[in-house]
Amino acid sequence: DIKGFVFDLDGVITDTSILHGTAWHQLADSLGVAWSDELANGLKGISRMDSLEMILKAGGKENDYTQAEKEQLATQKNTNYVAEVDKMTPANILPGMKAFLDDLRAKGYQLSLASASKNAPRVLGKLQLADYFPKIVDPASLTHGKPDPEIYTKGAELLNLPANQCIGVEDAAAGVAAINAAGEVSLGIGDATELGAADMVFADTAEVTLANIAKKLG
Ligand code: B16
Ligand code: MG
Repeated sequence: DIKGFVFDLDGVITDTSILHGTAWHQLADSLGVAWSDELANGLKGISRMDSLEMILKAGGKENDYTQAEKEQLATQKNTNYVAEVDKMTPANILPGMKAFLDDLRAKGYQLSLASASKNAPRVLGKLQLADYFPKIVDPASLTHGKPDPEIYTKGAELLNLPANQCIGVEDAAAGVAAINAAGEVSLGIGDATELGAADMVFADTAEVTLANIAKKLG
């Protein structure tokens, strides 16, 4: 029996990936690294420093900066990103997600957050969803990022539930892989081909309801 849900944030509850993308694009331009949709897509669910490494590698510049300089570049990106986050409102919650969270809460399911973002509490505050997620995995506590199961394992542990009683909710292939490796039921939101490893896939957040999940679980 499913008793808990472990949520990703970006791409599931709200679309911060657009804001992350814009901030990284700005930084890539300033470093002379060519930007592409492919590069932008590959950054979903990937930690801040790993994202920076991917961008530098794409431009053949991974050896051009010291660790201190890289940290400065990541801080620069984050400053630009946070300025955009601070403009967010509850209108930025993805379609159907507020109703879904309300339904889960009303029916007594437990919720935790498994976002790679160190800005997750800030984003949830802007969306006025902080009350729904008193349990957030601290991404600074992780040794490995998605697709490693660690973040989803910790998400279930925060709920004191065995993995197989939790559904992990994700929009990124790396996140679905993490959920599967953690032994949780994986719910993917997005392209069915890209998220083919998920136990169930919904094309859009608006389709994610308990009734539709029950149908897919069979
Ligand atoms: P921050 P998620 C991830 O969020 C984003 O998808 C990814 O693009 C970002 O680099 C990462 O958070 C870290 O974010 O710089 O705010 O710590 O999808 O895991 O909710
Ligand atoms: Mg995501």
